[in-house]
Amino acid sequence: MYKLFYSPGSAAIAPHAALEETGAPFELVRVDMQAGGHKRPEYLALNPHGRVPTLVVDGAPVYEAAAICMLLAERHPEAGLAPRPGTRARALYLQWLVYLTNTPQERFLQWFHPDWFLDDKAVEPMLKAGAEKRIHGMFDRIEAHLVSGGPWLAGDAFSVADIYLAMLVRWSRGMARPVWDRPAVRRCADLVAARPAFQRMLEAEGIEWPY
Ligand SMILES: N[C@@H](CCC(=O)N[C@@H](CS)C(=O)NCC(=O)O)C(=O)O
Repeated sequence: MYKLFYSPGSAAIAPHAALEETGAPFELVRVDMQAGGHKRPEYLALNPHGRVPTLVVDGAPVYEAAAICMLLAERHPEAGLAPRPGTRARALYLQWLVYLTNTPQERFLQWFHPDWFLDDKAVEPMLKAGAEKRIHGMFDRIEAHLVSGGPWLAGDAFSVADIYLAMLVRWSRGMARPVWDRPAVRRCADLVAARPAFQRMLEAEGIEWPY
């Protein structure tokens, strides 16, 4: 039995939806981030970085949302969350999942939490604007890839990288121009959002698809 430590709408969205895709039994444990639950000793014992999500697998914690997604894809090959090793689709899946987690996801943190990076409140809007600009550049390139090589990030093969994309798409809902304002990105995210597993995740977290 897996145990997923999550907070609604957080980086746990992708691992949570991936768990739903596997059909494996799991327990959801909500971390109250407002109350600092992610910085309490009992949570830090699982994830010393004090960040959400963490998945307990066979009694041992694993963190980093993308790593959890890849691990679930590996442990449940029958769920079809990753293309077969040795294929071109596999290379694209790895490329885009790693890109999503280390490039736009990090920039979203600057957009959501400029105060983590700056002491001067007056300049926070500048950092947010810069982060938003960078995120749009990234999504322009994702759009170009999906237009020529979609509908999924790995071409014809759905993968957990697409779930990750849908999570980041949702995170842009507070932007003046959300990133789903691109037809191929929107199509991919909509295909993910329509999956029963993703719908179950939304319902369990008490959150909505943003449009
Ligand atoms: N690289 C981590 C980032 C996770 C992350 O940023 N989680 C946020 C919630 S969405 C969090 O825990 N923030 C609290 C903090 O960083 O102190 C991952 O992908 O799992």
